[in-house]
Amino acid sequence: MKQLVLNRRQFLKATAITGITTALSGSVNGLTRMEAAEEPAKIAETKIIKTCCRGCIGKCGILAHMKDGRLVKLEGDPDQPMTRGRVCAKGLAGIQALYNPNRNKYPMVRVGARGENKWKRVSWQEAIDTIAKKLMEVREKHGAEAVLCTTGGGGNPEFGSVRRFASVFGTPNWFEPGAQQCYMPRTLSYKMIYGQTEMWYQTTSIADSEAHEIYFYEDTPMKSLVLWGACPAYNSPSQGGRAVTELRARGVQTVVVDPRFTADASKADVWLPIRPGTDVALELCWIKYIIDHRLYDEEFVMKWSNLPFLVNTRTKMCVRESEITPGGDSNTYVVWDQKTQSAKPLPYPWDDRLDPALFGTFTVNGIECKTGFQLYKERCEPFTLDKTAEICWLETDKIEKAIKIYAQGPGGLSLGVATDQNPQSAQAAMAACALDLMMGYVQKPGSLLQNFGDVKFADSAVSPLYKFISPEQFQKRLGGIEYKGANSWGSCHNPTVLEAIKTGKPYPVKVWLERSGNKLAMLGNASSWIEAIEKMEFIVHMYMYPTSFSAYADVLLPTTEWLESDYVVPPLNMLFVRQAVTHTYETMNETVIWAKIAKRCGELGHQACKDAFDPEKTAPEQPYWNSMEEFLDWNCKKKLGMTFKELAQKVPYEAMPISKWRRYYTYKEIDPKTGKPKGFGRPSQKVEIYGEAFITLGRTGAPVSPYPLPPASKDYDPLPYFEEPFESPLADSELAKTFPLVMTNGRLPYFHHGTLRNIPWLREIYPVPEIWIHPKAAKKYGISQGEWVNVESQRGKIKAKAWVTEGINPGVVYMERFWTPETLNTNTHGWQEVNVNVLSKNDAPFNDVIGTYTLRGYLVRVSKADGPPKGVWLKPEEFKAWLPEPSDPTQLKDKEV
Ligand SMILES: Nc1nc2c(c(=O)[nH]1)N[C@H]1C(S)=C(S)[C@@H](COP(=O)(O)OP(=O)(O)OC[C@H]3O[C@@H](n4cnc5c(=O)[nH]c(N)nc54)[C@H](O)[C@@H]3O)O[C@H]1N2
Ligand SMILES: Nc1nc2c(c(=O)[nH]1)N[C@H]1C(S)=C(S)[C@@H](COP(=O)(O)OP(=O)(O)OC[C@H]3O[C@@H](n4cnc5c(=O)[nH]c(N)nc54)[C@H](O)[C@@H]3O)O[C@H]1N2
Ligand code: SF4
Ligand SMILES: [Mo]
Repeated sequence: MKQLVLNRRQFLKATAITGITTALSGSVNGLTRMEAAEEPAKIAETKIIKTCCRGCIGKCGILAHMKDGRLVKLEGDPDQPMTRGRVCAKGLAGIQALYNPNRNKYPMVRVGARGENKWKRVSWQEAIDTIAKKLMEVREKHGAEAVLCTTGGGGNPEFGSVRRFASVFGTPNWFEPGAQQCYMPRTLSYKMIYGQTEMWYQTTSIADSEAHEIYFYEDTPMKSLVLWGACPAYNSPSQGGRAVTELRARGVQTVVVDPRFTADASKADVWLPIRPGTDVALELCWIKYIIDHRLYDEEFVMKWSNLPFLVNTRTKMCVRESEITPGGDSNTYVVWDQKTQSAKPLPYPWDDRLDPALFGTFTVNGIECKTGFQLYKERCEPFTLDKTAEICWLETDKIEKAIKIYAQGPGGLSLGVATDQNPQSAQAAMAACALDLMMGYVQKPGSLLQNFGDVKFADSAVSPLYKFISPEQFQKRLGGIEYKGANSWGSCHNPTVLEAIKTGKPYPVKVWLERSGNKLAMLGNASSWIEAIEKMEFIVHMYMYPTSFSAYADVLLPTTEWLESDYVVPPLNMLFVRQAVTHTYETMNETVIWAKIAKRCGELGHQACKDAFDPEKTAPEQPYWNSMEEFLDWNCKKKLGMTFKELAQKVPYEAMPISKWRRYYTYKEIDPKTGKPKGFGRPSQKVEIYGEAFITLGRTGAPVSPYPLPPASKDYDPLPYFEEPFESPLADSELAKTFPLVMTNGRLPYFHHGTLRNIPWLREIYPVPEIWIHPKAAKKYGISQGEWVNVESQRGKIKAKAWVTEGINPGVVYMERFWTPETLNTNTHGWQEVNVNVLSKNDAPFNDVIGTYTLRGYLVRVSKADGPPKGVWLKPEEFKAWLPEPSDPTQLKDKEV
């Protein structure tokens, strides 16, 4: 029998008839051997490699089918306990990403003018040497801080490698576009309130693979779940989204707080279509209702939180025994004892003789003191149901119904990224954490907030090597003193960097090493970066394929796709591996690229870069590596006593028995050293819902900065507070009249950030961004279903296709980030046509603790457009140009060149 093998042209014809998806899945192997079309076929054996996807921030287990060294099929791995065999469209698109004809294949240097897109292929050695020499030259002239390093965050397990390189090279300036806009507000607030846990932090974010309780849907007693500015159905489809579906099927009631009617909203018991940027008002309303109706867990709050502690209203700090009794202990907190009507120290964990007040204002040694709970109560006072409904554009009875569902727990509030993207970021996370803790939804079966074990294999493997960066250099971090919360991840403040590049103040920034997709599609107010980019002396872009950002680079370095990468992946109590199934062209793992640059700098005389390769000088941390194998083996041997390859053989590997990993009420376990309960990972060993720690943070940088820092310009607030969004539709201003609609964003299930816009299958499903607009607003602005519209803010103008729907508030519009690889070689470089980040805002006001700017909740206007933007592809046939390349080398070459 003759095997049907098509050449590329015949193949394209076939796909037009049968549909790209079916044709491709059956014929990919054929593509590799088109030359042999007339040869009798050998039936190749299929080899299955167990790996893990990294098409987004999930950890889905994958079985990769290989035939003749060519990847022909991907499917889910049923062994992965968080996904149990599920994969999503992005994951399956991995084949088209791997074999994409537009891959960056070799290191290239620019030969034409910037933006002209003229390149010359060079060797890896030459590329690394050019970069290292430029780095050394700039360091000599302007100091190491003149080098900026950036990375992709969401979805990058090797995030730490950029931070590490920056430390070793001596620059305090590195960032990723999420961070202050993603997850950092939550990790910081949860750590400061709930405390250090087995893992470095634990939050309730489903998309970030936390909230582990949801994966035990067969036996969890969970009753209710609040998805607040989170949509796991889109953002964690085969992992957390799937688990939420299982929970719903078992009767768990859900509340969704989201301006758009998402897949999760459509299945919710209550959907609250909140006005973007007003979340803290709604949270304070929930807290008020819970206090007023005594729905909180009184026993837990009294015995295990700092809410009964007395707070000095002048200093805002909790009173210590040493302040009320001479010789008293400075680590023991003070309560108001109702029995004796006096202030009394409360030794940890509890004193049965005392009857502490939860609420009240008292005078202690002539100083006015209130309990933490009293301060919370006062802060929430204005947020009645009616007032909040007015602020948030919601219905009073729906808010009340939602709170009642939440209060019937156990369960919890899963806070997504939405609130990380406006200047109330840290406050929203503080309030969310406070709510779950007030309800006692912590460490009990059925609650989201847990302290399950840490299998100690996250990206912390790439340790920061802080010892190589001096305190003086550290203090130069742009924005690091004002927004001290950012030191929890160690990154600088990108708007402050932008200012420095433009003005040379407080010092010049001259070189930019960037590893991620498309900064021009991810950073707020994209156009504001062009002036800065033009001022840079030297720009390096490392990525899998060219993006808009590449157009402005001087050197392009080709990086590996996830199907060409090795890594350790830790779902729940297990360890899995991501392993290269093939290797194409001269792509290199980004973690190795940074190491090679550091090594070359060492050879050129940079002492710290040289020392970083010396195990004795880096001990006990990991020395720098020459290959991924070296890097992974060091970690695997240290933690597991085996090599990476040995681990790969043992997958699925149980890193910790489930009974040891899934432990409840760990705070009640007795610490053998003290004979007392272990408590929580805060100085008081209780959950610190009254956020005293935020005051210390603003004044000194502790506990997240490795060095003491001068105080911020004003104290951070220990409690969440609400502020009306800066660009407000409620303001009687010219701006609100000219730009009347509130813009927001949220994920699409087909793409991960700026990635995958070059995947034919996915662009066929979703070719161009839609703007969601309510029928009333559409009518007002003369827009019909499917029409192209102009969308404008004070900062720029783009186009989008109208999706007229009742699934959004009449005053709100929604669209997601997008860029168009098909217009890369035009004047727009693909980032100006349909990119919502042309409209977003990256200037003040910033979040006081962390420096977050406004990506969601600013003002825009819409109008009918004269048609689609020039050059943007709309029809499935147009995407054929990106179908997998038939001529790739398919043999596994040396992984590192
Ligand atoms: N307007 C608006 N702007 C936003 C957002 C928004 O909602 N609205 N969201 C913000 C958020 S939350 C984020 S996180 C940022 C994202 O912004 P970026 O992080 O810059 O986004 P990408 O680079 O597109 O995506 C993450 C990168 O991780 C890479 N990656 C995946 N696996 C690996 C790996 O193993 N190693 C390495 N080195 N890289 C890997 C992917 O290829 C991808 O390049 O955008 C932010 N910008
Ligand atoms: N498919 C896909 N999955 C992803 C990613 C991706 O790019 N694509 N990115 C990954 C990353 S880095 C992240 S951070 C996570 C994010 O995952 P999630 O936290 O679930 O984030 P989003 O979908 O961005 O935002 C959640 C919801 O917030 C809504 N929203 C918008 N504005 C507001 C507001 O002001 N208030 C409230 N309450 N809701 C609002 C949006 O409509 C959206 O449905 O997803 C991860 N997973
Ligand atoms: S959710 Fe999809 S893209 Fe993300 S890891 Fe899983 S399969 Fe990959
Ligand atoms: Mo993110």
